[in-house]
This record gives sequence, C-alpha cells and structure tokens, in this order.
Amino acid sequence: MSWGIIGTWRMALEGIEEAEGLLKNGESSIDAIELAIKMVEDHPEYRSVGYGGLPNQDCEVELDAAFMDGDNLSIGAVGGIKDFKNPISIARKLMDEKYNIFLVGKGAEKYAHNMGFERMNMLTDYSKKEWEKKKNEIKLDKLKAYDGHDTVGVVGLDKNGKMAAATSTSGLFMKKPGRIGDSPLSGSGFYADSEIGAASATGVGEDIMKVCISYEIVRLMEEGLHPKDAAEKAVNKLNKKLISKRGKAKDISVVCMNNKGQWGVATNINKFSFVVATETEKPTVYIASFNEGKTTYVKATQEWIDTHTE
Ligand code: SD4
Repeated sequence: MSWGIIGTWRMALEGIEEAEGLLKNGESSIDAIELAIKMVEDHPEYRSVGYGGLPNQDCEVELDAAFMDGDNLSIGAVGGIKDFKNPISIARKLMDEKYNIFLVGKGAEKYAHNMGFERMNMLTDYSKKEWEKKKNEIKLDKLKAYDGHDTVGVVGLDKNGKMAAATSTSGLFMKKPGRIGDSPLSGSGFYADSEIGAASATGVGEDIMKVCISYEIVRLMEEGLHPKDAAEKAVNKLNKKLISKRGKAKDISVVCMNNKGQWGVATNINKFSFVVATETEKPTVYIASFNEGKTTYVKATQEWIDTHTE
C-alpha cells in the first residue's frame, strides 16, 4: 500500500524528512506525524509553533495543538496551554480518552502534569524582544497573523492505510490571553478519515473557523474529487463568501491527501510553502500562490529553502 505525508510551511521540512523514514518502514502515520511536529515545536527559530513561538499580549506563549486518528475518528486537543514542551504529544495522549478530549488552559496543564509530560518555559529571548518591540503597537483593529509564520499542520497515510491529521501553533502574535484559533478545532483546523482522506488548514483562525474547511475538503474527496480540486473548491468558496459578506478574506491555506496518497493544496495568498513526501517523491518544498481563483505551485530552490523558515 502507498504512503505519504504533507505539511504546511517550509518549517515542516526537517520533520517530514525524519517522518519519511518511519513511513517507509511501515510505521504508523500517527508516530510519523508526531515526530514531524515535535521537531517543529522543538526548533527555536520557528516562531509560530512550540518553543520560540511568539507570545500573547501578556508576553506568555500559549499553545494550541490537536491530533486525529482517521481509523477510529479519535480526537485529542489542547488550547491555550503554557509551559509544556510538546503540546502535540499531549494532544495525542488525549486521543486515548473517552471524555474530556479537548482541554484548555489550567485544565490542560493539570492533565499534562498528571500524565508526566515535560515542562518547559517556551519563551525565548528573541521572542521576548519581538514582543517588547510590538507591545506599543497593539491596536485591536490591527490584530493580524504574524507575517509568514504559521501553524504546522501535517496529514499523512501509512502503509496500513491509516490516515491522521495534526496541528500545532502559538496562534497569532499578540493575541489576547485565552484566544484560541482554528487549529485545535476539529473539522476546521484539521480532519482525518482513513476511508477517505485528511486535511489541515493554516492562516487566520478567525476567518478559517467560519466554516469547517478541513471537513469540507474530506467530504469533497469522498464525493470523488481529486485532493487538488477538493482543496481548491473549498478555499475558493470560503474566500468568495468572506469577500462578499465581509469585504475581504484573511489568509487561508490548506493541505490534504486522500487514501491513495494523492495530495492537494490551495491558498488565497501569494506565498504559501508546503512540504510533501510520498512513495514516489522525496521530501520536497513547494511554494504555492493564488492567481485568479487558481492555486499554482513551483518547487522551492535550495537557496530559498536555506534562507527561509516560513
Ligand atoms: C490560528 N490558524 O491560531 C492559526 C495560526 C495560523 O496564521 O496559522 N496563523 O489562527
């Protein structure tokens, strides 16, 4: 059976290179995705996920993460969790629970502590300095995603046909304490069903969560659409709706894969990078852009990869 993995943003590259090894060996997509996302969380220079993530208005790094197992539709998610090293592993653990699968703030921290997860101060000196620079610029009506650095969302298929999806993010730079985006919301930031496929979104959660875009992409794949067409149709529909109802649409980008290992992406921005590895393609970074309702993409050059993190 074929396998594959696709993740949002160039920052997923090193993790997907490692995850590829697991998938090639026939290991589970859950293990592969957790490994890929942990590597992004642990990287201090990736400023929108895990350690080194940019803080909220109070200079606290609050993290959101989620996991979904496409075989049994188990979901685990955390929102606004502070001071734990790998939120993605806590989300994975929550998939084992029958109740209380989505925990936020103090409750999530208590669970993580009781389960023995590693504590860590996630604020780096660099992020603190960025916060100091920005703190006087906060105007509520100017709240905006930190340019170019977003959620890591990874979806994958293993040789046993198991599909999974997961996300991890520090959300928006200078968000209000307690603000949670789309990333830990099932159907919106992620969705996986091994009988069909899986999808994940990145961009401005306040717009993405206005529909269940990841579920919609999986639903369109179930109707028989190729992942590329499913992604494009769902993003264009939301983009148009937001423009018609609200005057503009904020950043929305998605990645998806079906249960044959075929993949797709779509975006409404000019530069959305993503990383793919499949049976027939070694880990490759692409840059997608949006033009007149169409998403096109090109392979990133080595020079671009070496000089970009987003
Ligand atoms: C959020 N979608 O919290 C996430 C983060 C992101 O651009 O992807 N920001 O809204």
